[in-house]
Amino acid sequence: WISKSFPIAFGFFFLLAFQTAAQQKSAKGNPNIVLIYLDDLGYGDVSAYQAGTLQTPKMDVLANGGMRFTNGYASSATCTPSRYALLTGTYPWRNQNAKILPGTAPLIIDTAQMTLPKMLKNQGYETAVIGKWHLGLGTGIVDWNREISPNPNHVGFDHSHILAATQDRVPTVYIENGRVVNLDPNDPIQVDYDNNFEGEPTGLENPELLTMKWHHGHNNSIVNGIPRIGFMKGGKSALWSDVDMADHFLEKGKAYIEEKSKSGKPFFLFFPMQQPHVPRTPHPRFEGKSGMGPRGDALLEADWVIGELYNTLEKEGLLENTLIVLSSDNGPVLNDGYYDDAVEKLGNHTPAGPLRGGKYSLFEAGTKVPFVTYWKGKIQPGVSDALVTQMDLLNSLAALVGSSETGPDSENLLDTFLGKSQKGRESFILEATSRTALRSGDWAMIPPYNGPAVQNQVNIELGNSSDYQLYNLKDDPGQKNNLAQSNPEKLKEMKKKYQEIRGD
Ligand code: NG6
Ligand code: CA
Repeated sequence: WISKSFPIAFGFFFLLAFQTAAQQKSAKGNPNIVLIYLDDLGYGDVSAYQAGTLQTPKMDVLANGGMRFTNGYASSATCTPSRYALLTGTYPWRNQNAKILPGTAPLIIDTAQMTLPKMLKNQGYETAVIGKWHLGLGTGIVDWNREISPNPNHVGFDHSHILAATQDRVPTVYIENGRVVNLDPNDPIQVDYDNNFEGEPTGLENPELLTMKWHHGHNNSIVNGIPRIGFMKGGKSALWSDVDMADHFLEKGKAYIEEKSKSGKPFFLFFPMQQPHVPRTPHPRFEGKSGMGPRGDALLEADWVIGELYNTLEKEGLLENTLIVLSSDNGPVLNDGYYDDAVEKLGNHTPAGPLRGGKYSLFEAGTKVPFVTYWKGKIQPGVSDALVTQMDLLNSLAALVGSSETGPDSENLLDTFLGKSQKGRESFILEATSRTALRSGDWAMIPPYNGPAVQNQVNIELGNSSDYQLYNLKDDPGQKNNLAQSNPEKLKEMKKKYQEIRGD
């Protein structure tokens, strides 16, 4: 009896022990976490920040009902490096590959690296990313017609439904758990960032086929009348519809929340949205609604989507048990490569608020973005001036869920994110197109860099200067008075700190 039944009995015992452990985990009552991450949303684009004229009532519900950070930073002034830092708790300038990636780039997160979703998964969370990825896929040479691996599911997400890079880059298809959605095997997809496929029209050669005109870059393959970055052929049945993209991701996000709500396990939903990045293609029902052209309309659409997600959480009875974080990957830009009236129809709106620069810039507007934490009944509404960065979410959320898994440059600022403390981090090195600068206390220091002071095509001041720049942000949030000459003591101190952190 013993020899025959022992393995069964042992197996049964093992199963019991395992179940108890799993039950204990969910019994801890950790909250769901929904991280809403916009693309190129500026400090002045959320009306609760009172720094622009566009109205975003749904984002304001979160910003006015939670903690609104006025010194909340993305880690970089462009997308890929910010996302890298957000998910790994690592400075993007430590990884040479963390720069704006083409759609064919390999995954830049090492599958052995600790990530935010991995840490949460190890605490019993179900995890998903629904939206823009832009962290690379595969190992270098990707066959888009097979399973693409590694993909988000190899760095901590149980489920992924993504666009590979950006809305303006090929491939213009959705990818679910490593597979292109709706792909017809008889019409395979090919993607190339160097050479066009013979006979395929391009934005450069076929302006007559365009419904949106390119201003700079963006003149390769044409999809839905919009010229993109990169060349692509085939995959007709899988191509996304640009004007339906917001509805598409919202539907996936809602379905995920509803499904997880039933399972009773805590979930982490990373919801990186494509708005207001180019090409700005709001659904026709939002057209003309902002009076600011497609950029403003896309923001109203994004605001509506956020409201719908909020309503879904409310309907499922999850609001009191869900921490919502709202932020943006980098600061704003108006003309980012298409003629879309963003400049012409802006009116009095100020996407960067009082800040200098914008996307791509070492000045404040590049990385200081809307940053909100909301948790009904748990976070008291308030405003915080503490210095916090997206990189700090990993260690802070680890503290929240009782994990000791951390990222190398992340700081545990949980109490600050929950509004129980006003203390932020002391210093932080921000990045913008492979250059770096120091934020510390009330101060910003930008080392000298070669290169143009202004990127003319996008009309943004990049922060380049042959001299050191030093600003006191408390007195001078718009960085107008360079104090490097008049305050050599502070400059010395800032240089030292900068070198200590950079380690070079
Ligand atoms: C730039 C693109 C810009 C945008 C950006 C990435 C050109 C001329 N400009 O290279 O339109 O796609 O990359 O934006 O191609 S981000 O928000 O994903 O970093
Ligand atoms: Ca971006």
